[in-house]
Order: sequence, then structure tokens, then C-alpha cells
Amino acid sequence: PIQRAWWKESIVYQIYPASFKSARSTVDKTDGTIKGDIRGIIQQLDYLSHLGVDIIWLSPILQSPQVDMGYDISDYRAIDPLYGTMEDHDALVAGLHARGMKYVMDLVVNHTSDQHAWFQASRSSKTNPYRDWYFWRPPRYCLKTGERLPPNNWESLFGGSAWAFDEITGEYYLHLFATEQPDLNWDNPAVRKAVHDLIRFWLDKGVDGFRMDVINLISKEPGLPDGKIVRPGFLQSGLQHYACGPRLHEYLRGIGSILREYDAFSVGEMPGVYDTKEVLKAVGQDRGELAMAFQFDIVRLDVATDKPSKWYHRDFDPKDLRHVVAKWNSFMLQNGGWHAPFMENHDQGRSISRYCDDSDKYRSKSAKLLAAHMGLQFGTVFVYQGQELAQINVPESWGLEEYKDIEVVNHWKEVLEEFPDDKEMQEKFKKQYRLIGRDCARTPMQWTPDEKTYAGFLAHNAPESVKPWMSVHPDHKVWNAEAQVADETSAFHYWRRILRLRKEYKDIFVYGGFEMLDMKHPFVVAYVRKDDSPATEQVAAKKKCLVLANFSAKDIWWTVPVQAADILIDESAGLKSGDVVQELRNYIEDGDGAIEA
Ligand code: ISL
Repeated sequence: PIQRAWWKESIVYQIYPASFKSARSTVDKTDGTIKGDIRGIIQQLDYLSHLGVDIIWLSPILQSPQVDMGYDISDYRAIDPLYGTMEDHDALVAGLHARGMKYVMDLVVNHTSDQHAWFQASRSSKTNPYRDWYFWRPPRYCLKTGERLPPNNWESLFGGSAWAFDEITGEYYLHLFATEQPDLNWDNPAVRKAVHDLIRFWLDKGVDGFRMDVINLISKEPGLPDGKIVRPGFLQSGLQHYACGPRLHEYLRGIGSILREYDAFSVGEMPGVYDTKEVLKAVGQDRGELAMAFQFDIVRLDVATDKPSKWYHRDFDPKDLRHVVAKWNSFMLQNGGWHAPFMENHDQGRSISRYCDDSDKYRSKSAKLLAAHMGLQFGTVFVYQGQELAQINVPESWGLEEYKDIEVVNHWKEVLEEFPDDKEMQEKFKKQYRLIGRDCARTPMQWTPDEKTYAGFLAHNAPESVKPWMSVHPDHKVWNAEAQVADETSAFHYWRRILRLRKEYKDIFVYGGFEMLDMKHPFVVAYVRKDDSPATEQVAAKKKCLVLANFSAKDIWWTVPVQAADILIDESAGLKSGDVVQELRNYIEDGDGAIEA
């Protein structure tokens, strides 16, 4: 049986602080723009509580040069002045706790910023006590040409070699992400101790848990061997030598034992692993490691997976979605693991634009379809800011200058070098940026139709000359929180109802079983959740819920495989709940009190 836990019954809402809301109008000196801040979040706590979420996860707000939007931390114990102060942070935690909500921090400890004092010391000399906190290796030289080469062929996830040469000591250091994000050497016990200390520091300050950035990359294979050669050229992925490495589980247990002392929440981000058994080793309920992990099958449904990067498109097919959802829901449920369903975050395109139809006609319906499909799955559900408002990708008309993310910026440079005259290829990549570029999810939250304050993102008293760090989507005049909160038929209210259903029927949606139906249908993704606890004398038949989603714009006839039904929530075109119930009753007999959605 599934052990009960508060975090299993919770719903998580991810905030991307830079794009949520600004209250202080602090100008970023590097470009003169404004990012959201902690006080802005505090202003919206009642909105979040109204939506019905329990845990707020904030993308990083710690001190950072912001090369990768805070995923490059230069001081783990200081709030970045762009986002506010430690008092603001404490007020946020208090505000959440006062509303019965919890607070989850982003823990980025695979790497630091190159501006962190540890790295500054480490790079200063080969004998510095911090030298071994990072990966330093001497160059290799090509026998034929004498050319200096990095210690191995690993490619950085943001393009180019994963090694940077440092003039100061004439050696290379490893950075799986940007050059400014050197990887910490977890094999050094002093590094582990430093991370454990900072975990305790934040837990003691009232943090309720952590989302752990690329946590499956912290154990690298000793010797850092060359990656398997699978494509022409020097650089290769190397992932097989650093994803889920040999000491990963030992390190996760080290963190897990601290978290257990505090009954804290944890979710690990685990890119590059698609094997359920591998993930179970980190999230099995008897393992003492993580509570749950993000899997990446779900964000590759429109990506050609046999290509060198994620910038090659394949068409979305609901059959693939069904396969991925069945794979993770069923496996984790049957094997004592826990799951973390999500479809959006700050690294992904908006789900309506990727998997449904973001035209005005279908946008709201698409939002609701995805809400029901995702929101009633097994696991702890994650909602990303703006998802509840049916926010969509950046407009087609936006030029590349609107894109701020290091990943797209670096890739576009490579494209111009590799395909300088191939306009067709360039257009293909641009199209893919518009679909899955990380900027798509980073435009400011759309609070109001007001243009002067950029959809309510800026404070009313913000100086006239300042702008948000990213342009606001022009559709905010129609699509915004103010309008949706006022309209009972909006995507926002539909999300509220779905999240409420989850809570009302915990035995079905949190602790119940999962079964995917109709494995072959081209458009309908249908699953059943059901209360699996033993029947009692009072309750002979346990309740079930069928979740049906039609991923096409066509009307589809689909036979409901149950005997009696009530509609819990329904978005069928032109039909009111009563009509649908009547239709169902036309071909099913009265029976066991099953529930339908
Ligand atoms: O979007 C991706 C790159 O193609 C993802 O693979 C992403 O880089 C990966 O999921 C890791 O993401 C996390 O760590 C990165 C940071 O840039 C992301 O924002 C963060 O979510 C490095 O810290």
C-alpha cells in the first residue's frame, strides 16, 4: 500500500520570479530593465491560495550574476538584490505559512557560478585548498598538429566544449552548462559537507523543501572518459559518463537523511534518463533518497530524438503522449515510487501551443483539456505560472532579438556558423525556438489588460521609462488573470475545479490506481483512476473516475466502458453536463455508482 504523506496530497505551483510580478521596480543595472521580485510574489499570495495550490516552488532567487537566470549562484546564503532582501524572503515564507501553504527552494548544486568564492579560490592556484572542489585537468595535445585539446570530448549542454581553458593555471575546468557554471566535484567530501550545511541553513530558516536542479548529474564517472563517438566531429554527448553516475545514490541518501529529519519535500530534476527502473532507484519509497523526480519523456513529444540537439522537430502524436503517461504512471504506482506529472516549466514551450491548438477558437478548450488530462494523474501535480491562464508561446511576429535565453542565443550563433547561407535550415530552427525555446515560458505573467503597466507586471508607480526584462505577450488585453478570475467559464476556474476534485476524492486521485484505456485510438487519451482500498460493508463498490480527452478538433464517438455515471466536470462542445449524462444513460444501465469526468 502507498504510504500517506503531506507532499503526496499537495499541488505545486512553480514561480519564475523574474517574470511573475514586480513591486519594487528595482532596475537591473546590466540592461536597464525590470524583473519581478519577492514583494511582487507576496502581493499575489491570495491569488495563489484562491487557485488552490499548496506548495510554491521558486526558481532561484539567490545571489547570481544571472548568466543563466539565477541557475548560476555566487552566494548560497544571500538573496540577489534584484529580487529583494532576506527580510522579503522571510516575509514570503511567513505569508505562505500563514495561509497553510509551503515554500520550496531551487537547489542548484551540480555547479556554481564562476563568481562564487569557492571557484575564485579554486582557480587561483593548483595548490589552493579549494582546487579539488571543481574538476581541473591539464590539456591534451594533438600528436599531429600540436593543437591544444580539452581533456575529453564532452559537449556542453549549452553548446561548445564542456571544458574551458583557464590562463591562470594553464588547466581546463569542467562546465556541463555555460562556461560561467563550473561543475562542483561531489567526490570531494568537503563539497558534500558544504552542500549539507547550506541545506540545513535554509531548512532552519523555514524552507519546506527543495527542487534539485540536474541532481542526477552530480556523480561523474572516475577518469572522465571520452563520450561514445556517435556523430562526426570532435564533440560528443558524454551523457553516459555523468548521468546517474556510480555514486549518485550514495550522495542522494546523504541529502535524503537530512530532509527526513525535517519531513521536507524534494523533487529531483533528472534530465537524460528515460528508464523507469533507473529513476525508481532515486524515488522508491524505501530508498531514502528523493520524494519524486521530473522525467523528460514528456517534454520530447515534439522533438526528433535521434538528432544532435533538441532543435529538430517531429510532429506531436497523442499516441506518444498516451504511451509516456501510461509508462510513468503505471510503473511508479506499481513499484512503490512516486511521480511528478508536469507539462510546463521555465525550460519548456507552453503546452497549449505544443500539443493542442492555441488559436482563439480552441485556446481555452485546449487549456481545459490539458488541465483535466494532467491534473488528475497519479503523483504530485506541478502547475507552472501562467498555465492556469492558458498562456501561450511568443507570437510568430517576434524577431530573435526578443529571445533572451543563453541556450537559444548560443545555438543561433552555431547555426549561423554552420549554415551561413541555408535560409531554409535557419527558418526551421527559428520555428523550433518558437515552439520549444525556453523564452516561450518566460514572458511576464499577464495580470491585467493594462498596457501602461505591461499587463500589471510593473507596479503602478514604476518610473515611466522602465520596461520589463522580456516583452509582454500582446494578447494580454484579452488573456489575463483579472478577466479570468471574473469569468466562471475560464481556464483559471477550470483548473481550480480540477485541483479541488483531486482533494475532494483523495482516495481516487492521490492514493488510487491508474489504468490507461484504448491504447490504439488516434486522438482520444482516456484513463481511469480508481479507489483501490478494500470494499467495506458501508461502501460495497469503490468509486472510479474516467478522464477523457479528445486531442482533435473533430467530434468523436467513444463508448464509455462503465455502467452508470455522473459528470464531475465536462468540456464537451455544446453539451451541458445534464445532456451528456442523458447521452450516457441512453446506452448504459444503472449500476455501481461509478463517477465520470
Ligand atoms: O532546456 C534544456 C536544455 O536543452 C534542458 O535540458 C535543461 O537544460 C535541463 O533540464 C537542466 O535544466 C536546469 O538546469 C540548467 C538551467 O539552465 C535550467 O533552467 C534548469 O531548469 C542549468 O542549471
